[in-house]
Amino acid sequence: MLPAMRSHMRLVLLGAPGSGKGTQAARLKSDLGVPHISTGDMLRAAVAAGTPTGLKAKAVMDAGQLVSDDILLAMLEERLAQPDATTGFILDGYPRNLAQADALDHLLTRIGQPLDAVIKLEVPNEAIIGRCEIRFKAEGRADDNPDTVRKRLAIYAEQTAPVADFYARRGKLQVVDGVGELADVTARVRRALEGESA
Ligand code: B4P
Repeated sequence: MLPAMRSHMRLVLLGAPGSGKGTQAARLKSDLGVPHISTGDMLRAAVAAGTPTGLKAKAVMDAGQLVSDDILLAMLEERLAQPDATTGFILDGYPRNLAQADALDHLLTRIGQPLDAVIKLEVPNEAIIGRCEIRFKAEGRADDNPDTVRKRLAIYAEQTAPVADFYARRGKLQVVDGVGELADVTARVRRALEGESA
């Protein structure tokens, strides 16, 4: 575990769909000693389990759209109340628009867990489309087909990109190059968290 980034770290990973948020969070969680909370994974689990939330979310996700803010906030609030999340977390996939960023701010203030850092992974759209196409062929995720990925990228540009400015204005944002070997990207994120140039 790296001394400057160990337990109690409260981190948001931002980035376009397929930019590697989930991949990097899975690699960082043991270093940080905190859980990886992915709203995409939580929604996919709800879909697989056929819960009322999953039934509502499935068509929206398959079309590459964003699931409603109310559903996401309720799900996240419940997850952050679990014992493993009370001393830190890596949040992946949330917030995805300014309303969610604002809701997160209020929630974290209320539960006394303000964010320490926000890392944005930057990857060009062409690379993202290529990555998602590989995953589509391997895993068959409906929202990874190239047409749906293009829609998701448009929604990202319109709704999620402004979230980076929201955190930049609060002095929390660090931008990291997300292109390259997985280990190289992880090393850049670690350097950013330790306050060095990424
Ligand atoms: P997510 O599960 O968040 O899907 P994602 O954006 O594709 O994931 P990520 O960026 O983590 O990509 P990954 O590391 O897997 O969301 C899915 C859907 O859920 C959304 O479209 C929406 O409908 C819904 N949803 C989730 N959160 C929501 C919210 N807050 N509000 C509303 N709706 C919400 O990487 C992608 C691929 O690239 C992988 O195959 C990986 O192996 C590969 N890869 C990663 N890093 C690489 C690298 N350095 N080089 C080459 N390949 C790499």
